[in-house]
Amino acid sequence: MKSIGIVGMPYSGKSTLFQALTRSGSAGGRSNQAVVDVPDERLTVLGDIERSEKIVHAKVLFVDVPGGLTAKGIAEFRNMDALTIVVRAFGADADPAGELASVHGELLLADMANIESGLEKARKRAKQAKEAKSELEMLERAHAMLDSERALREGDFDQDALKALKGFGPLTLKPYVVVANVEEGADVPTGLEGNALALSAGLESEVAGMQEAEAAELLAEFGVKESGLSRVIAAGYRVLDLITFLTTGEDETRAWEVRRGAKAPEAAGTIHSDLERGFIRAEVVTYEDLVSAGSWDGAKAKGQLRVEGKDYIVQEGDVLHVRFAI
Ligand SMILES: Nc1nc2c(ncn2[C@@H]2O[C@H](COP(=O)(O)OP(=O)(O)OP(=O)(O)O)[C@@H](O)[C@H]2O)c(=O)[nH]1
Ligand SMILES: [Mg+2]
Repeated sequence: MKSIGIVGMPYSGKSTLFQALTRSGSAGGRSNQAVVDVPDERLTVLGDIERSEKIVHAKVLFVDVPGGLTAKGIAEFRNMDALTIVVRAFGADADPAGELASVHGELLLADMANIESGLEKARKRAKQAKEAKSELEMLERAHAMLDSERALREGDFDQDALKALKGFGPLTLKPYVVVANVEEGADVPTGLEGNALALSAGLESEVAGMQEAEAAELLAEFGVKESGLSRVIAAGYRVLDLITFLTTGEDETRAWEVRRGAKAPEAAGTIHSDLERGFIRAEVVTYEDLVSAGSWDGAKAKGQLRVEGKDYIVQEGDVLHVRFAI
């Protein structure tokens, strides 16, 4: 399960967005964490086809810290996989593009403080232990980047350096999604086109408590076709480079997240480590083929079932049956 921290300037609407995404209210002053189901309409369709007893969605953890980028907030956000940056685009004095620049600036400063204290320790250690030298070099590079106001995600660190750097949890290394918190029905504000998704946290939190049909109707009045939750998660999956594959059977139909480019055994490993260790092969059918064939057996009869080995790269929407032995 991936975690997404909600960051932004005070009053940008972070807690309102958190409530809209998670349907849970902000409980005075404490940090809010909530696990939500990743919306996926394919699950109900597949579950019906295979008469599954239950449907299990993939999950995402959202975290909202009151006060935002305080020391406590920064410490929490360091553990997150990705960030959602909320900028206020409602109200007469809104300056969403300027606010986004300010947030990036704050993230750079937070990382600078962190890397500087790491550097100090690494310098001491490097005097005694040679092994500490590569970490010192990495930190010096990171420091130089931050010093010239460049986010660490822009650096081309090699794998080892990246791993060491990740240990510090730098915020500017994390992938992020920008949410412009707009007036109901408004478009992405000037200056953020192509880089942000527009939603009204106020409107979305209002509909979060409604029945699905009622909510869709109210959203449609403002030209909103897809819920904020779906859009934020889809954007999050994009920046995290994740895809979804599916499993289905009598007991359950389930969605799983895996990094794009993962081979079948790695994907199987997200289900259970035994499936990766003992991976033999996977039977694969695309969601579309399975639905049009009407059943797993039907897809097999139509020759749409593929038998794939260890090198198969799992694709978005693949339905997998993993064969394994341990
Ligand atoms: N009109 C309008 N008001 C909003 C919207 N989203 C949030 N607000 C209001 O803006 C104020 C701040 O919203 P919050 O969600 O508490 O903002 P925050 O970013 O969590 O603020 P801090 O935690 O104090 O940093 C509240 O009064 C909200 O009701 C929106 O989409 N439209
Ligand atoms: Mg708040």
